[in-house]
Amino acid sequence: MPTQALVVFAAAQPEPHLRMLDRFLVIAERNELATAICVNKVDVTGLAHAQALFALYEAIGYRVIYASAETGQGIDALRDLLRDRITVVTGPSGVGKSSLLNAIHPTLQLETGDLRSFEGKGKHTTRTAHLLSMPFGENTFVADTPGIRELGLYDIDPADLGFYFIEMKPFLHNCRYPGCTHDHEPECAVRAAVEAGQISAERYDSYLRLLRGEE
Ligand SMILES: Nc1nc2c(ncn2[C@@H]2O[C@H](COP(=O)(O)OP(=O)(O)OP(=O)(O)O)[C@@H](O)[C@H]2O)c(=O)[nH]1
Ligand SMILES: [Mg+2]
Ligand SMILES: [Zn+2]
Repeated sequence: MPTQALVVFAAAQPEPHLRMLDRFLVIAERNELATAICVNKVDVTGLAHAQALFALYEAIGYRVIYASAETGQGIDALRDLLRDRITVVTGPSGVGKSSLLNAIHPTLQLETGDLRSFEGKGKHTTRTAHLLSMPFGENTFVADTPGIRELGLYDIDPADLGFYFIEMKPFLHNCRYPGCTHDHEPECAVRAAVEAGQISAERYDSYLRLLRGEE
């Protein structure tokens, strides 16, 4: 059965940390998972603000679903995305992963957090991963997982990191030196693409931070 990742971030509460989103995406690409992004809590910011924050990810080819577990926006689109697949729902704590699954299938009644408790202390409401069978499609399974605070890159070789930034892939073979890490090397096609505005400076910044093992 096809397996995919759904990376959930909130448009606000908590504020989206896009360098963290990039880290989630690298790990999903490393695991060869088809990946979609859900931007939840658009009721808090309004759709236009949420779109402005995440448009970059649509531009580089990710499907982005804008949603609100509160108002029901995007829930039908999410249900369609999940149908007949195994989906791992992941993202930071408090973004509304369990709330979205409850909205998709109300009788699940997953425990959801009290927003106030997320501020500062970072309490995790969902404590273990649950594989849930959904009552639509022939074979629809969803794993609700605890929010992730820190994400290590484990076994990713720095020399391969560029392959997991999907918009860098077309440039990787044009660097002058084999084994180019797209950091300081001369005649680097990735840096040229950043300078030409073909790769966003923010994503390249995420790349460099991950390459250097910075937070
Ligand atoms: N305004 C608004 N609040 C939401 C929305 N979705 C979830 N919330 C609130 O956000 C808080 C966290 O929701 P959860 O569903 O527990 O978040 P989670 O991502 O499952 O968190 P963990 O289980 O700790 O990883 C709760 O207080 C929800 O009521 C939304 O679309 N809009
Ligand atoms: Mg949860
Ligand atoms: Zn390079």
